[in-house]
Amino acid sequence: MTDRYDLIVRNARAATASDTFDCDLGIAGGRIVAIAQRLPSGAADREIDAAGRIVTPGGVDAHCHLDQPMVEPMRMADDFETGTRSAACGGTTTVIPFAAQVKGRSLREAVDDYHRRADGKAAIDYAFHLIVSDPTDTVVDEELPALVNEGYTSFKIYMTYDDLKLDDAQILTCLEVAREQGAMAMIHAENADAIAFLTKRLTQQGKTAPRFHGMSRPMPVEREATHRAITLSELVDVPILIVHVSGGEAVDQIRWARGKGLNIFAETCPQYLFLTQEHLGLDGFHGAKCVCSPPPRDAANQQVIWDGLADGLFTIVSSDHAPFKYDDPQGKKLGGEEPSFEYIPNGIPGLETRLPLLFSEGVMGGRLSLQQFVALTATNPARLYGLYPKKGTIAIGADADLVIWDTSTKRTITNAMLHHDVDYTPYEGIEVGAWPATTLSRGRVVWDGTNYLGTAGGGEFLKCGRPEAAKPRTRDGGWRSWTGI
Ligand code: DUC
Ligand code: ZN
Ligand code: ZN
Repeated sequence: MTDRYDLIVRNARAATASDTFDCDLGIAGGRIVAIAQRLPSGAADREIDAAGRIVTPGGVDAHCHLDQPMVEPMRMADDFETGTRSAACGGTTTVIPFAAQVKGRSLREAVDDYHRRADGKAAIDYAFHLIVSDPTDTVVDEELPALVNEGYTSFKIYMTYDDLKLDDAQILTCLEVAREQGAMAMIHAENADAIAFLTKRLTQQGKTAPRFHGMSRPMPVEREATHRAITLSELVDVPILIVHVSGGEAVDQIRWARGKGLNIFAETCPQYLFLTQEHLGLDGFHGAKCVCSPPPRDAANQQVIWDGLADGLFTIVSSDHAPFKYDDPQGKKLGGEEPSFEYIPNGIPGLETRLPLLFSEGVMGGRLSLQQFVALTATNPARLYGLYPKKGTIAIGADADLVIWDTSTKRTITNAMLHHDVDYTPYEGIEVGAWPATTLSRGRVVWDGTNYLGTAGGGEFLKCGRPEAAKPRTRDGGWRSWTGI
């Protein structure tokens, strides 16, 4: 045991995904190097007294979008500097945004470009997922396998959005690469043709207000695509993660698949717990602030999502932070002052509010145990994407990414208290009973409960290991076992 520490966090009520225990935490070189009932006085240059406070691993937000290149003139409001600043102030210490391939261009180029966007800007550590939008032979046979080997071990596949979507044949091809390389495929499950059909019929009838966004992608649109994604993964015999699951009928498909013994993981997000379709109908154009896909549903669906968190259906909770300013012709007002819902950029901000919302309503509201909260927001995402145990836990040798929680003060969320570069929060006015009093990123205080203390460039790029759930497998099995080939 080191005798001297850079920092001691004293009297912590530390919570991991499995236990809660009272301890002092000794930190040196950015890592946790001692966990003891009592560390000697004077053994550290600095001490933080966490008496009476719960200390959890820093959050791992494994689904967020920062400075992602958009079709002009659309522009994301947060880059790596403002996005990671906001994350840090909300207790998140690792983010995994997406290096998105542009159709017709290479995946490698997307990764190189995304590094340039992140370099010197991130305040907390970050890894990259890939988005595969154009699975050419070169991408499938060369670029994707090489990138997985280099630490980009997960990629997202879209079943909707014209500039990103893959057809079923392309999805199968990509899933086969995931199987052979031991990568995690994340699937955005919505039926593109059904959305296009419904959008056309709605707009033909003049139904263009933001609330019709929800009606253009009702639950069956997500249910069908979720079932199809599960079937494609079954054919290839590879685990997949269904991202941003919004409600009951998609949950039913995942339960059914699990019942069959299929390896299907599921993610949900705070918008499906705290927002409903009513928010899309807010006065005037303000419903645009809650336009995201899949859309928020209703109270009954919210309950199904809470139940799925409590009973283990969901593996992770991510923000799907996709930041667009409201009063901005490059943001929500892209198509004019009150454009048709089809032109409203999809996505809402949520990096900073993810943990406080879930801690308050989940843990303090009696819906989740503290262990479930830690698992869903830190440990499981770290495991799923090959960052564990460096990230996502409190253990000797783990990075000293920690959140010391203030659960004694009630706060009402306002956009003014947040640190992103977006001009609204969809959670304005919601009261929370928990907020980070301190966030540590590799032992450095990046948030002290009042002030952001991080620095652009303080965060490091993380190469991901192979996801625990997705070990590389040979060419045998998968569709071959169905066809006898
Ligand atoms: N939906 C997505 O698929 N990505 C970003 C934001 C959104 O709403
Ligand atoms: Zn998505
Ligand atoms: Zn997303």
